[in-house]
Amino acid sequence: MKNSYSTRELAEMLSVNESTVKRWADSGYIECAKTRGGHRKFPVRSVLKFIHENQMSVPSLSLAEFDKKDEQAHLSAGFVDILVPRLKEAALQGDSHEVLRLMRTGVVSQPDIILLYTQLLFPALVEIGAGWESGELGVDSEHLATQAIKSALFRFQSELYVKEPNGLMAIVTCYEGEIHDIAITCVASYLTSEGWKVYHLGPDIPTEDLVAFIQIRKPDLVAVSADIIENERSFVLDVNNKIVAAAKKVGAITIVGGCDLPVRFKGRLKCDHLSDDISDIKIVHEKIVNEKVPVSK
Ligand code: B12
Repeated sequence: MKNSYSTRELAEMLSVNESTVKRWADSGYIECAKTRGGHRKFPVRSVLKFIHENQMSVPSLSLAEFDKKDEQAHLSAGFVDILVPRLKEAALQGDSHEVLRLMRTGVVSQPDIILLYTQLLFPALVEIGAGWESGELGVDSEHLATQAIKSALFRFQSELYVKEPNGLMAIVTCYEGEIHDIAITCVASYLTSEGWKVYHLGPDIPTEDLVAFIQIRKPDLVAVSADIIENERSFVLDVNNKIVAAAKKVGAITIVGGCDLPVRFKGRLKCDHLSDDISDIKIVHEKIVNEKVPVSK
């Protein structure tokens, strides 16, 4: 699996001369390492950072993966959905390397990572879930696929370009009893890449512990994921009287997300935002960054 590109590969990818790439590297515009033989090597992370900083659209890396003209056109236009069947298949084989490779391919065509997750990762997960629900896939296959995706996601995040720290802090977690933590992991990766300090508490966090953590850390944002809610009444009481109350005391914004939550809990939850779409985290992020002057805590 590729972790870095040679000068020639990068030049082809960016449609420039090799000498241009060398000049950029020597002037420090793009980070590079040198092999023992003195050749420049550009780590994937540096390439993504460079593309991001210069707002470049670079589909050629993705295109190299595909032979057919219509597939190439699709990827050049930023539609990564064409990769979904391959990603699903790789996940079902438990092949996290291939899942990671496809995510890397995807991010070059679709550098907006929330869109990448929404268009590439989630459809594959939904199809896997549907296969499990219909009995076509066993629990073993579903678990294997989930592990492959989680492992790839974890490694993918460590390669993402991270902006300068913005002085803001977020706590992200799943409501107690909830173990579906992929959505909140994607939320965490987005906020981290936007320069937030993120505390990701993972799945199934007892409400009392979350409240204590909020009181100690004093975040700017608390994001909670809740899909499977066994007792709706307790959930409403926990969110309103404990989580939102604790967050308000420290001046934090709250967002609670999960499948159909805005319909199921309309008007019943006192959180600032109720969502069934992780794209909403971008809106909340923009709002906080624009309205809130971070204070040192
Ligand atoms: C992977 C998976 C698992 C894994 C979880 C591993 C993990 N670490 O996450 C395992 C195998 C352990 C599992 C277990 C179970 N699962 Co499951 N699982 C899935 C699967 C295939 C993918 C979940 C996923 O990550 N989807 C992608 C994410 C992004 O989607 P999402 O979490 O729904 O998030 C969307 C919104 O809800 C929202 N959102 C969610 N959180 C947040 C947070 C914020 C801040 C914001 C802004 C937005 C937001 O944004 C996303 C869309 O943009 C789904 C199928 C599906 N359709 O999703 C079933 C699914 C969610 N599981 C389901 C079930 C029933 C279960 C079990 C109860 C099964 C059982 N009988 O044991 C258990 C128990 C779970 C529990 N107690 O929490 C059902 C849920 C039905 C329901 N809502 O009532 C689904 C839909 C499968 C199905 N078709 O029936 N599961």
